[in-house]
Amino acid sequence: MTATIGKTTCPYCGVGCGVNLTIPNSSTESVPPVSGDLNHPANFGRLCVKGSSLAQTLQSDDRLLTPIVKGESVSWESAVGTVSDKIAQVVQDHGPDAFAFYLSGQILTEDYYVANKLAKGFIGTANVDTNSRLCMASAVVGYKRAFGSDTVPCNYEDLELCDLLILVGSNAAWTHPILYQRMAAAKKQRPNMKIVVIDPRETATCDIADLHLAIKPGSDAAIFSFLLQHSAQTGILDNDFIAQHTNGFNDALKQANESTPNLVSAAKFSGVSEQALMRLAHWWEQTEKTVTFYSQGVNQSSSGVDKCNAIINCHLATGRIGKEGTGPFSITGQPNAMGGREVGGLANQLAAHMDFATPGAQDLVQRFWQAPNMATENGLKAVDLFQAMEEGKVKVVWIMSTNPMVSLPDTAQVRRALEKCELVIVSDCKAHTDTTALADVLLPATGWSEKDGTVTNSERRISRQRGLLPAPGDAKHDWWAICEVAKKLGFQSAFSYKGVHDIFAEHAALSTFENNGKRDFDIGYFSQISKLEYDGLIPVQWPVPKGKPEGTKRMFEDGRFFTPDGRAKFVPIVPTLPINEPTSEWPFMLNTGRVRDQWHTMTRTGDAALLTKHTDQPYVEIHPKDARQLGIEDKTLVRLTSPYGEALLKAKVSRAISPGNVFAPIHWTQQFSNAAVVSNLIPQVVDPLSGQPESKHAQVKLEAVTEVFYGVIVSATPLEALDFTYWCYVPSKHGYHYEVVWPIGESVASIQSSFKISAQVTGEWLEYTNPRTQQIRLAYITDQKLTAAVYLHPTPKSISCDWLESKLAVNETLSELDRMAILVGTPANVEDKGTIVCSCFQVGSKQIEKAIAGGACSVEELGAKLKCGTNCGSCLPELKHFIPTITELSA
Ligand SMILES: Nc1nc2c(c(=O)[nH]1)N[C@H]1C(S)=C(S)[C@@H](COP(=O)(O)OP(=O)(O)OC[C@H]3O[C@@H](n4cnc5c(=O)[nH]c(N)nc54)[C@H](O)[C@@H]3O)O[C@H]1N2
Ligand SMILES: Nc1nc2c(c(=O)[nH]1)N[C@H]1C(S)=C(S)[C@@H](COP(=O)(O)OP(=O)(O)OC[C@H]3O[C@@H](n4cnc5c(=O)[nH]c(N)nc54)[C@H](O)[C@@H]3O)O[C@H]1N2
Ligand code: SF4
Ligand SMILES: [Mo]
Repeated sequence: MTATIGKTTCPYCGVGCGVNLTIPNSSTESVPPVSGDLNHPANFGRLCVKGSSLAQTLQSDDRLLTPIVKGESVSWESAVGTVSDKIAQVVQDHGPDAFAFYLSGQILTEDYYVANKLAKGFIGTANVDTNSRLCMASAVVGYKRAFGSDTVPCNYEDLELCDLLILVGSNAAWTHPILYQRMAAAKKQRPNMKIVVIDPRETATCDIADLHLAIKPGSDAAIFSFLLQHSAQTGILDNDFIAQHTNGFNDALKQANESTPNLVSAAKFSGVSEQALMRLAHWWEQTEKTVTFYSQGVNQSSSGVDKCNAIINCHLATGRIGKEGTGPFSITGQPNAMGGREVGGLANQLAAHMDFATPGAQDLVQRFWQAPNMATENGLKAVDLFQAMEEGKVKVVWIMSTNPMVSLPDTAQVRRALEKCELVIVSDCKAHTDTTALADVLLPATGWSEKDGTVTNSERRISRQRGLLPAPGDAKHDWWAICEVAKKLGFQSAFSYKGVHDIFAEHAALSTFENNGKRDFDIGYFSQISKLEYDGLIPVQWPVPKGKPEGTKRMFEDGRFFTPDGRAKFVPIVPTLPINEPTSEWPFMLNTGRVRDQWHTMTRTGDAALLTKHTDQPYVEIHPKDARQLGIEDKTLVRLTSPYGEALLKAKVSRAISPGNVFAPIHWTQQFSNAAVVSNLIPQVVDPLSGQPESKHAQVKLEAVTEVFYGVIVSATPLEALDFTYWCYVPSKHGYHYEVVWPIGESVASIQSSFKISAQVTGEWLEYTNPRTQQIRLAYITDQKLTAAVYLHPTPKSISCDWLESKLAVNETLSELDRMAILVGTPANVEDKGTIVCSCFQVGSKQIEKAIAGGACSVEELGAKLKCGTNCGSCLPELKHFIPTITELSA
């Protein structure tokens, strides 16, 4: 019998790739469970390494399977009772604003819609904020200030059709890999297409760039202020467009002339050479078809909104918007950040792209919902919300699909807030996260492949996520849990849906209700959608008003905007730098962001062993000059301190970062490492207009952690105690793998005693110590089988653990040779692959170097020899770096 194939959408990034999930009919079938959907217009069959590893994340030992109240498993009925009783009580005693939702761009539009409706229409509070506040809040405000609406004008094809692509604060090669591959393919086809990267770091994205501007952190607005002024000077303004379709040009230009009067001043402000900036200016001047593609390097800033408007100003001034291959394109990070915006799921929005400030909107929504308790004004934005919680003003919070103990700035404050809050409800798929640890009520949620609904990707395309696999245990859909609580609160008729399609239909009906073209977001075509039609929904770009089922590819083609007079607005911009610049006490600027193979707080990608091989531990990237000065060697342990907290990370000494700056990834939590949460270090500094935190810029100091031993532990069972200076759990295929750092001078006996394996296990230690090299190697053998191995060295040493881990899995008696080999490290006949570069085929750096030494001299030849880079292509930028350049070859 052939296997069933279900079509769904990838749950990771905002590219929103279509995924085929193969559901094998029997366990013996070996069909690949996940592949790209050839017909999906986001990816046309391709998937990046995270997407293609989705199958490996489907089996988790740590699923939350029942509701839990104060540590006890309870029925859903009981949990819903606890939640609704407490909400009713605090609302009665303290008013509706004592309750808040803290949601996520990773729930589905239907989940979002009912949460927003319950809070804003029925409980009566606008305290509905989300992790999108940390992500694209500034981009939203930027668009609204310019267009009068939160409208992304462009689509993915524009990235391929443009002749100049400026990537600002985006590491798309790692964060939007399939789009990056589309850009790379376009560039290959049309080598004259120019690509510019603006980023203080040299990232994998720079690989396809003709020009990289390694700007001073936070200085982007000066670049675009200069481009505006330069456009006026070189006569490339679209005067007709400015006159007919915009307001405020003269003020914006005047400000640009004052802020960046010339090339010298702009180059100085942004810390780049005049030649480099002039090259960008020339390309800008000569290239009509320009797209500016921007992400967190722009948004996560105390002046993020201004940076967005500085970019948009340049596009409006030159009329480079609403046409093929042009536009200011804010790329969204999360799979449904856009859907959240569409339902109004931010504290300063109302519903369906209407705000509290939109004239008549409150009344319209109240009538549509027949809402008894409409909220009347903006609620609290994320950082303010957690501050109000600490002050005791918000007494019940319902956190859904986000991990604020890791992702919000100043996590010490977040902890104080959650500890103070009277009832913390957390809906999650996982039992153990840094946030579930502080919950009073845990609600088990269905996850990707189990839940049904829609998501909207970065080009406004609505696609279905489909529930193809059964829900484990008592896990329920988020929308269902919200509706149950709503009904218990007495709102039966407004929350008794026939199914998820019914919620989507209502959302669509609200979007078109008394709209008549006044609001950009209109999906009225779906307002009567049946279950059958919903199940067969084909990806489509909104607006999809009645009579336009094909949707809308590109916005603003007619030059009409959603401001009261239909004209776009220029905003005068004064470029500013981050609030907290380095000082003598805090001499480094900390930049934070993503790595290629992990997703956020690793609750899903952390389950796929192959995704941990590319970057196995949390690190801090530091320039060699700074490292030398601080006595920090590559791979050694570094302590980062800020006025808010501390982190322990491994040094990655690299010229990709400039002196005075350091970069650390955001992914490792307390579930994976003892002190790697970088948000500990970030202050709660926000953009005054959007409330988005300045997560890309914080002051820190660094010091080398000395007098330590570096070690590796593999164990068949999890360690019971982790009393190390540093530990990091590296998910692996077999057993448990830890990278550790121990204080120097520990005796073998004390290591053995502090090394607590499960109490049930008894066995013998094999031991090898080398006083000359100070190596210590221990193996714990139980019933002639390997239970654990410990390797300690005075300096960091990469040990390829695959073989060792495989020995844990073998349920056979160890030979004498095996015992020796375990103490030696690896047997002679097993190849050390080096660091994994290609995750799909597990090809490592040493194999690649060997293939190059053997004559492979292109990425294609490497692929032919080792298969690396031939599946998802995520590693292609890195593979290129292995290929010697002509000069290197001839040297
Ligand atoms: N692999 C992977 N992909 C992801 C995610 C993930 O967790 N893992 N998360 C998704 C989500 S939610 C998001 S929001 C996106 C984020 O996608 P991106 O924004 O591309 O990712 P980041 O790594 O956060 O930051 C991008 C770049 O901003 C740069 N930067 C820092 N400061 C400045 C500055 O002042 N100016 C400029 N111009 N650049 C600066 C950083 O050096 C970094 O290279 O990624 C999405 N995709
Ligand atoms: N310093 C610093 N901080 C940052 C950033 C940065 O660049 N630097 N980036 C910020 C950005 S852009 C973002 S988007 C955030 C991301 O940060 P978070 O949103 O905190 O990270 P996630 O790991 O995605 O959290 C999602 C949680 O929801 C759970 N989950 C998954 N699917 C479901 C579901 O269907 N239902 C429910 N109920 N739960 C589910 C997962 O198990 C996980 O615990 O981090 C922000 N914080
Ligand atoms: S680019 Fe990768 S992570 Fe993003 S949606 Fe596509 S497959 Fe998923
Ligand atoms: Mo994000």
